[in-house]
Order: sequence, then C-alpha cells, then structure tokens
Amino acid sequence: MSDLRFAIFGTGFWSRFQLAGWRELQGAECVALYNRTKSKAEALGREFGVPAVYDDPEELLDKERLDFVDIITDVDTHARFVRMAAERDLAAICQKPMAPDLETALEMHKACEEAGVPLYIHENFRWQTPLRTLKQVLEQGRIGDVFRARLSFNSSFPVFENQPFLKEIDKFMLVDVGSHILDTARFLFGEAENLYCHTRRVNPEIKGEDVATVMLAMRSGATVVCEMSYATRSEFERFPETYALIEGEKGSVALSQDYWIRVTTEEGTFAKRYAPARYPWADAEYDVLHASIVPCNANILQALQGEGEAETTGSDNLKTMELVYGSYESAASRSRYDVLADALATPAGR
Ligand code: 89V
Repeated sequence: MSDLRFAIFGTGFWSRFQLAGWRELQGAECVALYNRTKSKAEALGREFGVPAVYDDPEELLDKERLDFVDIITDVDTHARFVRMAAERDLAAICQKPMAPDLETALEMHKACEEAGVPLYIHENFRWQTPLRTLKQVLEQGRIGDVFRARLSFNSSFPVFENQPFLKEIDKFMLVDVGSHILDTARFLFGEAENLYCHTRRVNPEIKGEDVATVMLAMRSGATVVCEMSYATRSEFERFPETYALIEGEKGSVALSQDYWIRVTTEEGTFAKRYAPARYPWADAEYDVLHASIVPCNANILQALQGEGEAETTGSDNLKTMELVYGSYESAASRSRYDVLADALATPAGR
C-alpha cells in the first residue's frame, strides 16, 4: 500500500510534535502545510522538508492530492476545517478539544457522517503508557470491581508560556485538560450516568477557570472524581503526569510520581515503573504527552488504512465533549447534570 498523503492545518506549538510523531510511523506522508501566517508554515516546512506551504486552505485543497487532513488549529476553527475536508471527501483528524461547545461538535460529526468520511479526534491521554497499564490491571480483574477512583492532574506548571492563547479563553481547564481527563475516565471506567462539577479561577491573570473538580457517577456503579488544576503548588507535582487511585473490591491500584504503579491486594503490594517511550524530538517538559502522540496517530492510521476502527473517533469524542460541557452546566447551575451520551452516538461508530 502506498503512503497516505496528508496536509497539516495550523503550524503553532503542537504541530512540530505532531509532525515528528507521524515521522515515527510508516504509511503516512505530510505533503503540505497551511497556516494563516505563512512565514510560520514556511519555517516548519523548511525544518521538516515539507515544500508545499499555503496561507489559503482552499488553495491547498485545490492543488494537493490528499487522503486526509490533520487539523492542529485553535478550537474555534475546527468546525470550519472539518467541513472543508468533508466537502472534498477527505477524512479529517482534529486535535482535542473537538469543539468549543457540544452543538458544534455534533455539527462536525453530522457533516462527516453525511459526506461519508471518517472523523477522528487526536485525543492522546488514553495512549499514555501508564494509563494503558492501569486499564490492563482493571481488565485482568486484579482489584475486582471498582467502586471508587480519583484521577488527578494538578500542578503549578506555567502552561501559558508556550500556549499564551489559553489565558484568553473563557472556558479553560475543563476544555483544555478536562477533555483529556474526562476522556481518560471514560476509557478506564466506561460511560457516566451523571455528574456534579465545581470550578474556580485562582490565577487573576487569566479569563477562564484554572481549577475544576468533577464527580462522575458511572453506569458501573463506581464514583470517579476528576481533579484538575494549574493553581496547585505541591511537593508531589510533576506536570504533565496524571495520578490515579482506583479502589476495587479486591484491592487498589495507584499511579503516582514518575510513572510508578502499585497494585495492592491481600497478597501485598506489587510496584513497577511504566515510563513512556523517549523520543529525541519530544520536549522534556511535556514528555509523557508527546510520547503518546505516536500510538494515538498509529491507531488512527490503522483505521485510515482500512484495518479496524480507531478508538478516538468523532462519535466517541462526542461523549467526552458532553462530559466537558455538561460539567460547565453543572458548575453554573450548581446542580446535577444527567448524561445523554447514548443519544449522541451513531451505530456506525464514526
Ligand atoms: O495536551 C494538551 O492538551 C495541553 C496541556 C495538557 C498541556 O494543557 O494543552
């Protein structure tokens, strides 16, 4: 099979890592770049040897022969570019967060369904080595049925230095980090029935919330608390690691600093470190995040090559988006949000 040809839309902070992540895989070639400010696309094109560079997305789509587009632009432009791809029968991969609200996410999904093209979301947290290991521990039944879990992503990391636009968005923590952590909750524990959420802004220099706590009642009967913050200075903070404590009827499993997983049952505690792969192109400060780009892309690429379905489809991500925006509703109304999830999914699973 010849390589699938794709274009990247958006050449900001994340695109170089996404592009380097693609280079780790066989079977896909980036042939063109689009960016509103052409000089940025030219710089990335020079560095990665991608000669075709555009500041007009329609012109790129007119001139290039493509199999899919990889959209790495601001969330507000996702729908426009996904629609553009769908109109030309092209599959689209879109960075998380899928959309700035649930209605837009549904529209994006519908546009791709109607055009008969696949939509994938680059949701990479669930591809982190330690989080995949937690899933295996749960599937092996080592701790029995889960009754409670806590997922924590708390630090004082200056995330705004590399991504200054995050300061300006009205909805910050739940959209930017919640889309990852709530997706991880779904990945590990299945779908939620309802949720309660509290949010708070601690940093006076940003517009949105920088602290969010979501309590999910899962269909399985488990209670899952998701804690997220960029306002937490603590002895154990190690951005960008996610910590977990999962309690089951036969024991518990904890994921703590430096990727250590400890499984405790009546036989004792078994501890092992599950560090992510290290890539020379990854930014050391973002390590586990950048490493997870590779398996996430690999899973989507397999689907694009016709070998099975990807995990992070548009229709799957609608359920994560519902948890994100349902959390805002809960926080604003100070009441429970009942999850609809099933009504959003389509049988095709796209
Ligand atoms: O991976 C991301 O989505 C980033 C971060 C978690 C660093 O906020 O925006």
